[in-house]
Amino acid sequence: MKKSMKNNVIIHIDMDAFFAAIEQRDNMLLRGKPVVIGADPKDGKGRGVVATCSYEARKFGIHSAMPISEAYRRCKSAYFLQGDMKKYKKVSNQIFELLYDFTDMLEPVSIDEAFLDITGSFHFYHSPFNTGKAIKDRIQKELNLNASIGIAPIKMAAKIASDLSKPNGLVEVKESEMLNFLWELPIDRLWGVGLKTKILLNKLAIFSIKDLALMDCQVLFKKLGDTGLHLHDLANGIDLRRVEKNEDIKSVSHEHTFDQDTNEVKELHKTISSLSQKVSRRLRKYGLKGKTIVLKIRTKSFHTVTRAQTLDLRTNHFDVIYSVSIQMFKRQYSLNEKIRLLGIKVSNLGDPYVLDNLFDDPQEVKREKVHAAIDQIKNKFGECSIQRGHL
Ligand code: TTP
Ligand code: MG
Repeated sequence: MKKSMKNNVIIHIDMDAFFAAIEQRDNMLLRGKPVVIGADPKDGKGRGVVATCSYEARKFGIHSAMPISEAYRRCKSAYFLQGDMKKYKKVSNQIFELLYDFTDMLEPVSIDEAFLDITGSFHFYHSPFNTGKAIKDRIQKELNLNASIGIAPIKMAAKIASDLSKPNGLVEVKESEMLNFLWELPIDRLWGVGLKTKILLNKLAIFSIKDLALMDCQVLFKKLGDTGLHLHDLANGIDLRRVEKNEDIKSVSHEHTFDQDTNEVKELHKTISSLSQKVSRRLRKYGLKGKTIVLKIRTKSFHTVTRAQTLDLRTNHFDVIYSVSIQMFKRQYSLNEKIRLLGIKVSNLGDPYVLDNLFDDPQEVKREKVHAAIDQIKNKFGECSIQRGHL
């Protein structure tokens, strides 16, 4: 019998259209208008991306990470701003300071998002719902910004609840209602179900979280391995992840366990590429950069090796993480034994948020960083040690 998180009360909070909302707050002219924060659109020729946009701009289909040229095409009359990371970080600090008044059981997830475990503190406000309301009200009153809040016995359900309640929402999912709440939702709402897993599950006639919850565990294990069992737990409201007080995020990592152990070079390289992308994306979401890149290889026989390389410059760029990881992989692995798991971690992180300009032309930034890192690797391992191109 698995331990349950019964009687726990977790809040997930995420600010609405964070950067754009701050700009609308600080400039009356922007209120109620489509506002896009990101790279300069340069009359449609800009090459950067959208960081975020106001809900008014979302009506035009604009969203985070969209090329700025596309956003410009969709709504030329939108207000395009290049943003002010220092200001956003300052507001973020104010929000976290305010949240710490409610509990120190707080896990920051990104610049505008956190989990709070209020199990031991909600009674100060009589109920979990009133605690959520008090948090929202204080943020509104003191910072003039809207937050969306989800409350549930487990982290995953709290996050889904806050997402579904956006914008300016407050939703509580009680223990007794949790399965009904989860089971109505499509499968891709679950943490860890991306497009590939969704297709796999759909092939098993699993479309809703309920379908997955009621599926035979053995079939899931056969098709998806440990991931299948983990997803089955989540679908049944079992999520043992606790709120971790990680005021300082120490590292960002992703791992992939292969459905079947493999020594297929193409597949292994593809996996390193996709892990590098995920780590890079997450670092960027947190506004972090790291100096040390760690590659983890677990073989069929469960032998695990890790290799690390520390760069002179901190990075969060895909090309750098990928190049360094591939180099370590090639040096370390001889294809003799099949691989069960690959993981990539970036650690040795620097100041969050402020140092990275999220809005630069990503091509130029990438080029600059890639060159710096490539030079570094070449200095260390010789001229032929690294070549451009992924595979
Ligand atoms: P999010 O919380 O993902 O987005 P949001 O707050 O703008 O909108 P939502 O109401 O949907 O929560 O991210 C928080 C901030 O992080 C966002 O305002 C801008 C920044 N960000 C980027 O710079 N690039 C990105 O790709 C994403 C997703 C966010
Ligand atoms: Mg947000």
